[in-house]
Amino acid sequence: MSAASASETTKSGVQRVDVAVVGAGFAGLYLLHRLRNAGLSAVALDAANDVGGTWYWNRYPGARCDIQTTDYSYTFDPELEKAWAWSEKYATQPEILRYLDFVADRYDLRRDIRFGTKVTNATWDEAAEHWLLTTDNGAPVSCRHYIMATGCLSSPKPPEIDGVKDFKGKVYFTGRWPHEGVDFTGKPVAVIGTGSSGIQSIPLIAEQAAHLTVFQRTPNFALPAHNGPTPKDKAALLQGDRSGYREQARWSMAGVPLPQNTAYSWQLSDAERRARFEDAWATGDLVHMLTQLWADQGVDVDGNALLCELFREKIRGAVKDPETAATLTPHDHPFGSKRPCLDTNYYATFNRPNVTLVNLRQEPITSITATGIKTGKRTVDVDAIVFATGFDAMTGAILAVHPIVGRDGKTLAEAWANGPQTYLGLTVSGFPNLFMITGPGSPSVLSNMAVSIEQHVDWVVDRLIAMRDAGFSTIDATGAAQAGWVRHMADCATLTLHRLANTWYTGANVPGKVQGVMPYTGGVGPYRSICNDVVSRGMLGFRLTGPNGAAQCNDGEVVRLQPDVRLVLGMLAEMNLPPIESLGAHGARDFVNEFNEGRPAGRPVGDVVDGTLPGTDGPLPYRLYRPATPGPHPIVVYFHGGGWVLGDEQSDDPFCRDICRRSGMIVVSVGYRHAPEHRFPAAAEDAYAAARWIAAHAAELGGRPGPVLVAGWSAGGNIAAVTCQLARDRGGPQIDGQLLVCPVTDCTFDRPSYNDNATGFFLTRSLMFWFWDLYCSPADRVDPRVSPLRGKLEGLPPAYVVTCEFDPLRDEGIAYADALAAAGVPVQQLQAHGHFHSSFTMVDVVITSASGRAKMAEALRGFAGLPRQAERSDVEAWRRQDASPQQAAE
Ligand code: N01
Repeated sequence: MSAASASETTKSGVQRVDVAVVGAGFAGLYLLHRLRNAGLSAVALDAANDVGGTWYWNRYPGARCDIQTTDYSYTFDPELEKAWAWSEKYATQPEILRYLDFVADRYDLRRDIRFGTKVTNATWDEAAEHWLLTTDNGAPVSCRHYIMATGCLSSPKPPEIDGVKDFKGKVYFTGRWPHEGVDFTGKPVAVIGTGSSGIQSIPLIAEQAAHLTVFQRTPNFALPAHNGPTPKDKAALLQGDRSGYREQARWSMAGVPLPQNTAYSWQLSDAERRARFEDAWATGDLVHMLTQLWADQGVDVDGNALLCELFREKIRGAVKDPETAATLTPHDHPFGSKRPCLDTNYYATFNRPNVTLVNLRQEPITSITATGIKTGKRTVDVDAIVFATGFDAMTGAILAVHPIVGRDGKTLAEAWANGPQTYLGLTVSGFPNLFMITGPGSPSVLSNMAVSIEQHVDWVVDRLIAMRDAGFSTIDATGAAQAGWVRHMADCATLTLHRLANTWYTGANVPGKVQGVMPYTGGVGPYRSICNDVVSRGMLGFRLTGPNGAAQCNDGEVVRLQPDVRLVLGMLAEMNLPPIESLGAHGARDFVNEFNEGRPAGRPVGDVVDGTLPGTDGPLPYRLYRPATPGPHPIVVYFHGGGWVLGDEQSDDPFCRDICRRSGMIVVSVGYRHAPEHRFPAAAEDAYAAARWIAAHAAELGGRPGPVLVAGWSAGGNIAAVTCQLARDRGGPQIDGQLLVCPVTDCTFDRPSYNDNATGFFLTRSLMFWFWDLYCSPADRVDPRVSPLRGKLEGLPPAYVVTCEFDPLRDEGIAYADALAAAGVPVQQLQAHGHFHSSFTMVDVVITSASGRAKMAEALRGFAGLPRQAERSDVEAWRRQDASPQQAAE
């Protein structure tokens, strides 16, 4: 430990420190401790009169944490962990406050905290390279670095209801509860709001009040906490290997060590799903319920809907009056997209004779009067109104407290006029030496906050130490790095269902606030590894400067891959696989088969039939996927990928099922012959023969007679394109459209994508060389039957060509699409950013490719002359399948 340099006061009365921190809650306290140990002088400023942050203000009845307290604790000091024991699985607010008090005392932190002090202005002084803070209480502060440890949910939202000032009774906000407590005994009381604060406080207020009227705008999902002592299994895990347990938490998805779920909802029977749900219900753990039922519960509307329905059954079972139960039952958002709650007796409270529920969707509040609350249908006179109406979350506490003026006089409010833009949720370009702990753009509220706070504090303080050691005095994120992060955030947002709900996660709860998913949805562990990457790649995306012109800027975007592609490639890299081409054709086939066995099974379709059809040199196997809808359906003849060497009619099974389900068409996947046993042009000729036969036997196969469509991925895209050329030149069959996904189209390897993506993205340059060598002699390679880009392109069927940014085949796919267009063929292109060669076939693994697959299905429908499905956005899908009778009537 190094001795902290002391804060000093200048002659002009300015307090000068290395670092100023706003907030003395979980984050501010740990910051002070670490800064001091790093030998940096620091002061924390807090409007409250003592430590605690959110736990200082939120003293409403029933306030507790809803992450198990053993997880919701500091882990930086094993001695601290030994010195404190929690009395309950979910500690109450007073106990958590006592803990923070204990921590402040143990590390003697209060001497560097100025309580009862708000920052009123913070301005960056470019010449002096420091921030100048003015306060409403005492000396201004000059600091090299300014850190917002303001919390994500600390700026209560105004009531937004007319007439609050006219009310003559008492008004309370859960987020600013009186320290002396409130006695509601014998009083008529109203609570507005049914988020976590409302759901925790309502049962206890109902026990005291003469009558409680709850005004609910949106029902929420709540599950019983089953509070009590720390569960034995959790305690045993911690006692067994505390540091291992903590490390697992740091690398987990939500900051709590739980396994990744691998079973998909459609692989489980109704009884199995119910058993998992009941188990989660009995466990009384939000993170468990949010992550442990089935793998698609948080990423897919259908998987989520199954869980919602089980939840609704519970509500109906708990609430005696069916109308009240219906009002309490959520239908407007997927489970988990809005913060679900942990409760104690919440639903049962509505069985009490002294509790009334008012559905604000049916009778909105029109005004608050001197005596109570008026809706369109009734007037409720009360002595007290409790606003449990939530917070201006994530940005509110940072923006609303005071202007933060960065470089060139630009305020943070101006920089965030279109929503919060950050680099890593830690910094904002143009605001040097300003850091946010758990800011927008970091996992924060979608994680165990204790874990995320420690990670941020450690990252920031480690950077300050490194800067000092290297002689740098300023650090600022570059615009390019920040823009990359904003794009990565948007990519991550498509992974989860948060975008489908109007919540404080998206800013929708505050009128006029710009909307967008604010927390990082890519998970705690992946986020941690990205932050570490930034450091190991030379502070990527930051400009550092120091005295005498010292400067360092390693500009760039830290994540260019889609988040799930990054995870998949990371897992593959960890497996340390030998190059596929080193295995020989047989070994490579065994490897692919084994690999495919480990992937999620494809989703159900109406029917799957295996058969054989005549190829050019003997029978070929095929697998037919039929939609569950009544036929006859148009037919898509599909050719699998595998470099003309690997794969078979089953190897792209999940992708074929997906095409079938989304397009509503029959997909016939053809098992054409492979090299090296059968070299060029065997695959192309088989494919053509198969397309002819399938078109001629469409009715027998249950399909719509007439033209067919072709589709293929990779080498399958190659032979799909070739089939179209052969069909045009050899008198049929009639092909009405071609879907080419990452196709091989040409035999040269000198396009940039071959070099840019030569290694590291699974399909490598050397693997492609190997495929070509096995399939085709150099002399044959310019033949259009293997290099369709070199063929005649006029008169071909319309095409939908998909290419992926990180694919050696990217540029030849684009070249083919461009050449088709130049030849007058109608072409649509999807150039998928952040994706790799296998993204679209890894259905249910690379979730971010789902929207691309939906577009492919639309294109196929267009080729087949089927009505375009109204753009089936997830939102519409959710609303359609989940509309409650009540909503339908509205
Ligand atoms: O706030 P909320 P909260 N008229 O925004 C309603 C954390 N937390 O304080 O959903 C009428 O969730 C609003 O309705 P709607 C936790 O992360 C943790 O309860 O916008 N109603 C909603 O029902 C939590 O998610 C714990 O339609 C209005 C409610 O008020 C977050 O803090 C405990 C309204 C607000 O719910 C926020 O929770 C407490 C209006 N004008 C909180 N405006 C723990 O257990 C809003 N509402 C750790």
